Amino acid sequence: VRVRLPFRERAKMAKNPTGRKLFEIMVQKESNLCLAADVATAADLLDIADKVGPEICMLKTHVDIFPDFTPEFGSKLRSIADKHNFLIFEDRKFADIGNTVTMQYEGGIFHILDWADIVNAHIISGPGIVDGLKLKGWPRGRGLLLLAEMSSSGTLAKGDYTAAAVKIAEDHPDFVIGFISVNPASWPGGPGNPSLIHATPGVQMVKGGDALGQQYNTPYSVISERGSDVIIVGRGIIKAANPAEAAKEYRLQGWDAYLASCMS
Ligand code: S5P
Repeated sequence: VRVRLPFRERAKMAKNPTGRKLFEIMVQKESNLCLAADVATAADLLDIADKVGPEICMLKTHVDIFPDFTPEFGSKLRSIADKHNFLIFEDRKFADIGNTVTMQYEGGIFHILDWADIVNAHIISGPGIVDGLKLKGWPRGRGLLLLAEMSSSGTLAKGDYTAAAVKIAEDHPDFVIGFISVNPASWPGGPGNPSLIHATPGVQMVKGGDALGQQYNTPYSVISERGSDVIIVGRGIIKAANPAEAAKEYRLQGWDAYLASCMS
């Protein structure tokens, strides 16, 4: 079990308003649960967001999977997020050069910049991707998570690649709010700078995987042993008979694991 600074202390250290807000929401709602709302339609997403909203600090979308996306989607989701006090994270995984991602972030059909508090990016193209996203996102107070590791088997994001993500984050403390990570406790510097947030996908109540390379760890393992801050749970909640009940159970397990690893 690792010892960590409480979220309420880390909120004061955050250099980005959205990063600070995420810490604050976690404290207010006693939730370090992010729902990965990979449901079939935009209508289903708005429905589950309203039902599960009280349990979560953040809701993660893949907006490009919806056949029924409309320009009103963003404002509808925003009003549910405001009602239940959670942040919206569009899991866009930007990966291109800086100039291209500025257009992908702001434009197209989805206008992600208008409604997502947080987006994420691969660092495969180098630090220019952060400069590009920051150009659009920083003036709006948005935050960025860098993919430092991935949960899938055979991932190439490890070792020096992970270390490079840490370096890029340190160079942009006003915009990068943290990482998608899997086992930050195992990094050379551990989870590192406490102003940055670690969010971890590949979480279910029992260890295991799916048929396409996803690998699951339990909330306790992810938070207490692997040193992450936020559990990202998809099918463990959305495929449950009662998603709101399942979300509550994940919230309690994630929060207990956080409390167990906290300095009081
Ligand atoms: O390394 C990663 C990064 C992400 S953001 N592994 C992941 O699984 N994800 C996302 O987390 C993935 O795109 C999906 O939306 C979610 C995991 O869903 P689950 O159903 O396996 O819990």
